[in-house]
Amino acid sequence: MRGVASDFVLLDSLNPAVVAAGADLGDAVRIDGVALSRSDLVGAATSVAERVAGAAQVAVLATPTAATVLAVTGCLIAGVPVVPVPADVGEAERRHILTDSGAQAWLGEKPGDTGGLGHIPVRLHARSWHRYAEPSLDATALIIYTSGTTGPPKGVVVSRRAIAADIDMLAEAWQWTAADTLVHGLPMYHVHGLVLGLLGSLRVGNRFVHTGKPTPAGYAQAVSEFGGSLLFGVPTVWSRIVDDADAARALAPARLLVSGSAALPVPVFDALAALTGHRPVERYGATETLITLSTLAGGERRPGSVGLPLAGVRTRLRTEDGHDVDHDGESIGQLHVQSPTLFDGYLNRADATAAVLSDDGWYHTGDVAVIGPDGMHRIVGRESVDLIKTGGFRVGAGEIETALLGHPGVREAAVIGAPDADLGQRIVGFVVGDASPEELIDHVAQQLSVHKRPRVVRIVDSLPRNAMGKVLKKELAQWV
Ligand code: MLC
Ligand code: AMP
Repeated sequence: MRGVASDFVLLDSLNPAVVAAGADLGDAVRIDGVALSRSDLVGAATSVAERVAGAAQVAVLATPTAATVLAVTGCLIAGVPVVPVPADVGEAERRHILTDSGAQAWLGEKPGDTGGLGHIPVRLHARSWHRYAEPSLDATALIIYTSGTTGPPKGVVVSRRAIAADIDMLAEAWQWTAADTLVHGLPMYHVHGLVLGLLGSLRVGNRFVHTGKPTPAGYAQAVSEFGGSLLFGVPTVWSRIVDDADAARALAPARLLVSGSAALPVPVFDALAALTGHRPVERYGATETLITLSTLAGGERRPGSVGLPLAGVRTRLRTEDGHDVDHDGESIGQLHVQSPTLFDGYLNRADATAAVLSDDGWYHTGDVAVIGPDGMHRIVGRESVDLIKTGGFRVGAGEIETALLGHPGVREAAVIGAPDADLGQRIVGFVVGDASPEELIDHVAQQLSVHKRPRVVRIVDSLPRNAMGKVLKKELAQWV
């Protein structure tokens, strides 16, 4: 990691001493029609810091707005952990996140229902020039809620050290510099949009443009109007871009297209290369590890491959009974990762942490992979059918089943991820009961979050079960 010296600042480009000495940038961040310079960011975020300093942790409804940027930045300046809450969060999920995290206030955007917590507004034009000491590298920066196969989402505790290390590793892999203009339209409450997109930009010192939604037209415009050079997307975004040939061609002047959060289908890779002239870089990671594997800006960008371990990362493939699997490009094993970017555990969940993080520091990703003799990694699937990736969002089948069972018209429920050309997987619910599919889809959207709603609900007479009464999800997949 660069700069662990005494002058280390996580958000390096916002180092107040350097900005005050003239290293300003008029449009460091563009979001929701607002442009913020570095000195706007330092002044307004420090004013946020003054209002939250000393809090144990605060919740931020992470809409793609300047208020969110300043809320997160202000907390990082003050050393207050941020709990990003999905912008489309529903009632039950919001209640869980607030209770589990112990958030003491809402900072920035205010949700319709604050759940009894106080609200601290962010004022875009407030300024403070107070200087805060840089918090410890080991301090928690973010608590990001993410789904597991069962139970409600768990809070992943992410340190400042992990974030700085990951951004520095990626900057090297992608030749990412302050000369770039980074563009995306992804949610601001997950690793991809928030940690890599926003915090990455504020650390590297490049311009950051958020397009609101990740539409093909928005990306094309960000390249032509703002000189977007480094473009981030989940596979669904890239797939929609190649379906809009004009928008795709407009990305030609960019420097690097990066895909991640789910597998990029090879036909989408090929179409992107043909239409934009850029072979995309694909990278792999998880909330618990941040990004650990990537193809390289200066190396081979192989379709279907997530590349090599980033500097400082080690990987291994294991059989179910713990034996090493050959790196022969064919043998499949469970992927384990060791990295300076690993999380500090799940909040309040030592049991769940111990289940995935071994004492010697290997994280069990839950992904199944192949490693070639050249070190290139290919992700071939997941160990559990109950973890679904839809549009790049990680969703547990169990949490949707619980939400469905909470509806009075549902007697039994089972949820699967069905293959989907647009979303990678689409959430499909099978229900025994007498509610309408539309009612149930809305129920999940209101309880959990809109992006966790099933796209399809099928009302069935009974669920296929084995002799033990366990639902046969493989058989359900045949019913789609
Ligand atoms: C539809 N809508 C409803 C609704 N049905 N609202 C309420 N109730 C219902 N029943 C509305 C939505 O609110 C939204 O409105 C609109 O319909 C469209 O929503 P959608 O259909 O869900 O959006 P969609 O187009 O399918 O989204 C695709 C997408 C999205 C690609 C934009 O999936 C996305 O943003 N994915 C990115 C996920 C991501 O960043 N993952 C990274 C995780 S970190 P409106 O008004 O809002 O449009 C990670 C680590 C790593 O994985 O490796 O990176
Ligand atoms: P999340 O915690 O939301 O970041 O989800 C992490 C999971 O996303 C990983 O465990 C993988 O299953 C999946 N994932 C992320 N990037 C990729 C990729 N490039 N290819 C395949 N799967 C990916």
